[in-house]
Amino acid sequence: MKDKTKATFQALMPVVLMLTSAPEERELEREREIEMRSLLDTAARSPVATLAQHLQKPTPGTYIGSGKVGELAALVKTHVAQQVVFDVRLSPRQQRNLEEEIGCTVLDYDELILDIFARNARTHQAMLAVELARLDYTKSRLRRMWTHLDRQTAGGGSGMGSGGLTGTGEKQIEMDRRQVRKRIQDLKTRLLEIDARKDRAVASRGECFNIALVGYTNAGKSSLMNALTSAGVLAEDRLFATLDTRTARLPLDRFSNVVMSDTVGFIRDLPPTLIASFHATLAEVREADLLLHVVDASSSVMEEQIDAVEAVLKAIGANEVPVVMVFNKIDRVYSKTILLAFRRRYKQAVSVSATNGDGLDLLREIIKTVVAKRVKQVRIRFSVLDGALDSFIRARAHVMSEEYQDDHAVLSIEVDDRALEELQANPKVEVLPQAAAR
Ligand SMILES: Nc1nc2c(ncn2[C@@H]2O[C@H](COP(=O)(O)OP(=O)(O)OP(=O)(O)O)[C@@H](O)[C@H]2O)c(=O)[nH]1
Ligand SMILES: [Mg+2]
Repeated sequence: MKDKTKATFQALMPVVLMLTSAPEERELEREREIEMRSLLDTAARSPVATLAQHLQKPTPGTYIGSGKVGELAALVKTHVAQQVVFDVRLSPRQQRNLEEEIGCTVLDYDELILDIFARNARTHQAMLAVELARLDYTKSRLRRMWTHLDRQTAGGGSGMGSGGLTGTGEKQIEMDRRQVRKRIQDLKTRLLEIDARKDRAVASRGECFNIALVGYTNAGKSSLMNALTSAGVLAEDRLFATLDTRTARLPLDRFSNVVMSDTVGFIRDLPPTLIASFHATLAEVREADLLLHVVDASSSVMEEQIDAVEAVLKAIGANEVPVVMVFNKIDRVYSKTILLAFRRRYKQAVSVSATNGDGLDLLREIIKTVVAKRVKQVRIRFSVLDGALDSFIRARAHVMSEEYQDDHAVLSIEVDDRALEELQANPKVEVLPQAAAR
């Protein structure tokens, strides 16, 4: 699928990017910066200046040291930046202190990711999930919000240093707190309803073999989905292009009951509140029979990205599902030899290019082998007069041969465990062992 060039003009907000890292993370620094820039771009912000600090341990009150806070304030002033964006999670107190000292809003990593999710949410379910995650984030930061508002109504700029609130502000915070709690409860109830519906929908696909695509954001999951199925999902060079789940049938020769789901991408340190609110969206991943972990093999931090994805899989309780590693974008990888050595660490792995189709046949073969393991061959006998039963069987099983004895059909079929159990439990079906030919 072609990249979509953004036709609409978007005014980018000028921001100062604050990069923080432990001294031992030096190697990752460059990639972190690239990722942060890409996230800022997705969030319609443009870094007009960047500042970095190596920290052994964060300063409790302001995360970075007081000298750096001063430097940040100066940069903001010089470049007329509207915001400072941190690449880490800040406590509400650190965020508030920084805002008071610097004199503009300070976004932390979680808030930036939440902002991107809010921008990209398209379906009702994704919108509710994002709203819940954002409220959860805001509920411990209401004082900060009111400080901003108070500042504006006080004539702008003047009250920056004190951080004190008027009596009205204090009352408002209490009212807001109650409202936020109520809305959170309401959203949780609605999402639980969706969750239950979704679980039922996934369960009703029980007769299908469910494959879920997982991976770091921008790894090429949607592109792979498009290359393998006719789903036609949105794939673009933007982080978190996909926030919802789309499921489509995967054509695979004689295996007619395989479906594939594309879903939300992961990132390092995905805010826990987001993982919790996307519980329903991630049902496909938890309930899958097989995960295809799509890796961007052209990234120099492939390993960190794999670790981040594995951490999220664990957090959502999907770490027991069998995985095939799919190293994508091999058309862009700088050393196939290094990639091959890396691939050997995994039991099941394949290199592909969703764009030019390399390796896709091999991937299909691997999937077939996994599906085939779940399939058993049996012969069944039932009355030809039962048309409904006949359709039921044909929808769940692959018929290899059929013959007719009086008013009975005898079919040699391939079925998976679950479908076989259903047939065995059906009094109208006689399951004959494969050996009992004739
Ligand atoms: N060169 C190359 N580019 C690829 C390949 N697969 C995907 N891409 C590009 O990578 C970018 C991201 O692709 P998507 O399929 O949207 O990635 P995704 O994993 O679905 O991303 P999110 O939904 O944002 O998490 C797009 O610009 C694709 O064109 C590939 O095999 N080779
Ligand atoms: Mg996608």
